Amino acid sequence: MTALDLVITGGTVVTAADSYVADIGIRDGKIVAIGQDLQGDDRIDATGLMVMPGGIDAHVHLDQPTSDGTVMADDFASGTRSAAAGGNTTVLPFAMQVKGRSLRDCVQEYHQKADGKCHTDVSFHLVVTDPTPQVMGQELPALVRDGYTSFKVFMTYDDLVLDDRELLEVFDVARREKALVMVHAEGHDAIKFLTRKLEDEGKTAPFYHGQAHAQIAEREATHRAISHAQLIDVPIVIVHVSGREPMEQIQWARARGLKVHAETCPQYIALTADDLQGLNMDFNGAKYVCSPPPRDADSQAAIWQGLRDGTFDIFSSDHCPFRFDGPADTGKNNPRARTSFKWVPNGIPGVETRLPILFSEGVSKGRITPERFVALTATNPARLYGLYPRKGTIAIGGDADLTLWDPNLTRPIQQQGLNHGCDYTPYEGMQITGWPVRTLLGGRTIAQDGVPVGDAGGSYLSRGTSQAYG
Ligand code: DUC
Ligand code: ZN
Ligand code: ZN
Repeated sequence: MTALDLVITGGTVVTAADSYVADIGIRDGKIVAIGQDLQGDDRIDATGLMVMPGGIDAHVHLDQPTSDGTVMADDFASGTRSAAAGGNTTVLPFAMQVKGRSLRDCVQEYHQKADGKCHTDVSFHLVVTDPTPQVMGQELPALVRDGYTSFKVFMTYDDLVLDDRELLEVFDVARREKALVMVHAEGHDAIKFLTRKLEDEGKTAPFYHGQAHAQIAEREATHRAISHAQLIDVPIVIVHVSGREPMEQIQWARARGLKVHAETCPQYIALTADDLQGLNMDFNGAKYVCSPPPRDADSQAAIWQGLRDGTFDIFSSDHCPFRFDGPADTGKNNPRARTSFKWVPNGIPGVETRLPILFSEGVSKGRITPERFVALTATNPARLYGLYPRKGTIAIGGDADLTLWDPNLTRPIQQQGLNHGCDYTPYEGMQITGWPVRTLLGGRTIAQDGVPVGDAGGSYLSRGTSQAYG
């Protein structure tokens, strides 16, 4: 056998199926051997560490234009550097259609923003906001065949919302083309109604964002999306599920054999609605404004149960970074946002902290096993989004995308040590036990001890059909 380029020795290899101590041999960026006493040109001693598949963050927003001109805090360079430092080797950001424009043109623009700038591998989900006959009949089917095999639809936001008829049409195209639809399930009219009522009562602080985006509105939309998917007989993913009530709808669907998948995120286990109060109901609450918003302790407990029992397939960051201070067009703290919560940009940063939070709160505290951690953060995202088995596991023939974890390293999350473009973290001071200490993409180190290493060597990934289609 030709010599190995690199051997990772003595670590505990963790996959979604099992854990065992072994060496991993790498050649030309691929895993080519797993065994004992392997020899190679280079060696990384992983004794005492866990060796896991590199994290796949399947829900990330980078360099996305917004309707009010607010500029995101991360472009593809800073966002993927931050991802690498947090133990990720692949991220899936969105290429969002701007209403009135060709989806294909919008995708091309995202390629221009991303090409040559990425430190991890990347692949785009599409976002369909304007399902014209041209988009539905020509562009979307052609894009799916070109390897853009998933797309997101919104059930709220004035400039993004699709009505029920449009949702059904999009689901129908997805079924025909075997694409996976991701659904942002919040009821638009209920949110608009509650927002106006709260504003009329003078309740405009960021805290009231959480009341306007009521869990009932999320539950209703989740059920509606499930019903539409059942009608069309298409698999869907309900993304960023925040609490017990939408979760129960997903369980209802699963009990009937419907092909409904689900994602949850760090903010729903590590934050609650109280965080939106800031300091005595002040504007600091804006740092926690995201949609759906964090709920209560009961919902947190439900989400943990769902992470354990398989209700949730995947755990993604929903990294959607806006600065707090700084120029008005980059921040949550802008003059208009101070007049009402409804103008605060929706989204919080998290691509670098997703894995440490789940490891610490989940694995270190004994709520989930290391194998379940790998399933939620790498294997299932790869399976759902057409990247398996090249990505998402540790197996011969797969990409040598690996993250080495020190399960005993304890230190807090601090904005100071993060690599994202945001000027705060909602998780400031959170004590974490278990940190990624080295991230390798195709056998090349892209981050070490929380610091990105090397050039922008990530590739764009064309994807296959989701395993949701069997
Ligand atoms: N939906 C997302 O997926 N991310 C941020 C905001 C939102 O509404
Ligand atoms: Zn969303
Ligand atoms: Zn999102």
